[in-house]
Amino acid sequence: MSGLKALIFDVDGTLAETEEVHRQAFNAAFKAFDLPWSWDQELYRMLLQVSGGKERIQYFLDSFSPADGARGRGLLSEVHHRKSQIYAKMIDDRRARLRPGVERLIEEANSRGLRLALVTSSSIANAEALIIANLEVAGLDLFECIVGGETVPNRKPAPDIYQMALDRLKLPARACVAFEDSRNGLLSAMAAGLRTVVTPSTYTAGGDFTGAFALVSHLGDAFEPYEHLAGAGERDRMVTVAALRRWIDDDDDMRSLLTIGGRSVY
Ligand code: XBP
Ligand code: MG
Repeated sequence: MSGLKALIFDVDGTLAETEEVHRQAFNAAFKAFDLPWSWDQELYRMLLQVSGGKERIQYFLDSFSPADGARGRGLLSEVHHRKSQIYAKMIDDRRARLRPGVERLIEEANSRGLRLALVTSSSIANAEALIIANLEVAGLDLFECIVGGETVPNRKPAPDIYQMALDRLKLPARACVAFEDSRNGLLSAMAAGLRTVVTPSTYTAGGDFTGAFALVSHLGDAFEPYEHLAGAGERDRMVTVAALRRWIDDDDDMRSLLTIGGRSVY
C-alpha cells in the first residue's frame, strides 16, 4: 500500500494559467518606467526558460541588449517591484482561475488527511494572492507551507525549492508527489527525488517532459477528463488520491520486479 503523505504543487502554470498575467504585468511595469521594451508571447515563451522574474529581466538584458539597457539595469529592482504590484492587482481582479481539477484534488487530498504544500519561483505573496482570489482567505489554511523563490539560493531546475519543502514537511521524497507544468520545474522536483505529475500549461505545452511520473493535459474533473499523454494514468480520467496511490503501488511493483540481485535495472 502506497505511503503517500503529501502533495506539493507548483503555482505558476500548474494551479492556474498565471504566466500570461505575469507577461502583461512585466510589460505594464516597463511602460511605467518608460522603458521601450515589450515582451510578446513568442519571446516570453523563450524567456520562461529562466525561472524567477528578476532573473528573467536580467537574462533579457544580457541576451538581447535592448535599447535603454543601462538605465533598465540600474532600475531592475524597482521595475520588478512595480511588476509585482501590478501582478497582485491583476490577480485580485481574478484574472487567473484555477485549472481543471485543481480545487477538486486539493479538497479531496485535504479531506483524506494528505498534507499540502506549495512551491513557486515567484514570491510567497504572489502565491497567497492567487489562493485568496480563488479559494478565499480560508484556502490558505489548506497549505502547511509555501516555499517562495526568494527563500532559496538556487532557482529551478536546481532541487533547492523542493528540497526545502520536503525539509519543512519532514518527509522523504518517496512519501510525496509533486505537480508541475514546466521542464525546469520537473527537473527540479526530480532532482529532489520526487515523483512528478506534469500538466503542461499554455506556455509549456509541447516541451520535453521526459521522466514525468504521469503526463496529462490537466488534473481532470468529472465532466472534463484529462487527455493522457505519457506515463501513469492511461486508464484514468482524473487525478485522484486513489489513482495516485494506485500509480505509486504499480510503480513500486515495477521497480522491485526490475531489481535483480539487489541491483536496480529500472
Ligand atoms: C514561475 C516563474 C515566475 C514568474 C514570475 O516559475 O518563473 O518567475 O514567471 O514571477 P515556476 P516573479 O512556476 O516554475 O515556479 O516576477 O514574481 O519572480
Ligand atoms: Mg510553473
